[in-house]
Amino acid sequence: MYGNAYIENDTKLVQSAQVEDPEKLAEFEARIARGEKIEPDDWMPAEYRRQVLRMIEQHAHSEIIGALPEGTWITRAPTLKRKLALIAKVQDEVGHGHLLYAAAETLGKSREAMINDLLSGKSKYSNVFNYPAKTWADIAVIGFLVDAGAIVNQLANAKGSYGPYCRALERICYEESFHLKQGYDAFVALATGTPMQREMVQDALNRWWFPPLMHFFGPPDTISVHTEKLMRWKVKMMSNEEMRQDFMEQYVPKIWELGLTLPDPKLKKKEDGSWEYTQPDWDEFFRVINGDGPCNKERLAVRRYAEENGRWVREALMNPTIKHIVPYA
Ligand code: FAQ
Repeated sequence: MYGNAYIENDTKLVQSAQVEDPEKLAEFEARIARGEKIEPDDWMPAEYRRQVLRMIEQHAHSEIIGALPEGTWITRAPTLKRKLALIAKVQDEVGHGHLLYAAAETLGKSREAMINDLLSGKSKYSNVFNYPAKTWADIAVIGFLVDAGAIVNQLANAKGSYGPYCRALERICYEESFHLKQGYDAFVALATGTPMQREMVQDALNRWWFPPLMHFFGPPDTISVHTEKLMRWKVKMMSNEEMRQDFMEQYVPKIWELGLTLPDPKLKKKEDGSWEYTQPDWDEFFRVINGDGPCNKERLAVRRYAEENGRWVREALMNPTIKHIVPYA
């Protein structure tokens, strides 16, 4: 059995992780080593449950909040074709949030509790969505490079150990691949467009590359708190630095071949095949993920507004006996 007692008290979780039955723990780790998937009703250490839940929940929040910067551009998309693609993409992101909340619920925390923790600021979500989307070029950069980063992460983690998360990620990756194509198409259109369009996309790239995208894969492996444990349990399949390197390897050449520049004078591929780059300010990263970024307050305010104003719809859906709904009476 698992229930809210598991997740409502972190101290209890850590304590129970310390007193796991050694035989059960050994069998669990052997299953992971054999590449088996862990399913919701299987025995798992409390710390595994807490870590997987933390990661899926943060990911779900990122999808929901991640819909906001792009969502604000639906009404201002430059053409009908771009508008239709953006509407579909934003809708997909919210759908990913639903898939991920459902996967997280299998670990014993209710969706309501997760939303409450998001709205109260207790839970984290991806750093990148706390930066503003100032122009249409920002939407091209998000669609191309944030989605590219998400795919690097999700393709790796889809091969991980927790069944419901892996299955959700597989489906999400199909849709993200389409998002990446639409983002790249918009990015190339601007990069090969008029001088003003090119200037606009270069400006957006400068703002998004450094630091938001360089922060996106998390802190350096030497200071990452959870990587060692999560990789041992095959929840995370690549370290933060491995993902950042993979991202640069795949996408820096695509940016350079369009004649655009990246705002990092140190950026270069070394002889050993790895990328050298300037370390972004990690103090800024921790400030942003802990609530003090350029748009954190605005993002949560929009979600709180949606939560309040959508309450009557949720209540009506959950209560089939209500015949007449007068929302603002
Ligand atoms: N943002 O010990 P580590 C998307 C936190 S989806 C915020 O290295 P870990 C789709 C971390 O939680 C994007 N916080 O952590 C889309 C921890 O804090 P805690 C989201 C971050 O877990 C596209 C602390 O720093 N993807 O973009 C970040 O081993 C376009 C120490 O760090 C996922 O969530 C960050 N970037 O590795 C939507 C994927 N990085 O909890 C719309 C699943 C680290 O101890 C439009 N998650 N932190 O207080 C993961 O793969 C991992 O959680 C990492 C971080 C790699 C993000």
